[in-house]
Amino acid sequence: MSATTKRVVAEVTVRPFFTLALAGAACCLAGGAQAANLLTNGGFEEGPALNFGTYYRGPLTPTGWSALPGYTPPDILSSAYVQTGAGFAQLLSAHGGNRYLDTNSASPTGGLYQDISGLTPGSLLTMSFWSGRWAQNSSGTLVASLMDGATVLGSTTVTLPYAPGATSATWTEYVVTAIAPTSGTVRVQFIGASGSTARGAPALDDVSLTAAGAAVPEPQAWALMILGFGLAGSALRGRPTAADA
Ligand SMILES: [Ca+2]
Repeated sequence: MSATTKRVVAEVTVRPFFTLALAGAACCLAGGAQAANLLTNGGFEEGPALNFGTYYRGPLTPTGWSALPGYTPPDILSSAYVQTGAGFAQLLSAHGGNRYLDTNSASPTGGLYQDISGLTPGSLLTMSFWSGRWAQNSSGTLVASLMDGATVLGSTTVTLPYAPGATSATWTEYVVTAIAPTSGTVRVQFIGASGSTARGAPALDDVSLTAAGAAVPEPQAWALMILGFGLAGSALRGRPTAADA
């Protein structure tokens, strides 16, 4: 057997180990980044208790959320809340669970936020939420933003034209991404504004914020990666060169 043949055999033998090691490391890294929702009460199922039977209107914000200065806390509607009458008919119930928000209240605008700290700077933040026209008088805009202090890191706007003749509606998912700032703290913020004097703003339900790409590999992953790089080095050293030919 010539020297060149031996080297090729060795390389073929090593490659599967290298691939396996990298695959193992990738698997563990992905597993570590498996994303939990960092927000509290993103589905609005927790407090406060409904104070008008089928909905809540008052000074409190949903548990875990804070009132945005200058804005009133949005109304919390249950799926049992039903509007009737010309231009007011109900079109949606909760996207998840039994409660959702009308993002304004008795005033034309509503706002709330939640601050999340302890994020790894540079990690990829993904905020998703669901919105739609919960009733015929639900119109206007819902501005969803990821903020670092006064700086907007990412934002999207839901726009619903006033449509008193609407007979159906659907929930739509929206996504905002941003890179976690050096402060390690991001504010998830929503501002709803009614598009008509009939009030009613876009609905909001099932908000989530996840962070990815900043996970620290598990020791087992590092061991696999080191093994993989070592084997790769051996394979490269054994690779036939032009001089061998
Ligand atoms: Ca809900």
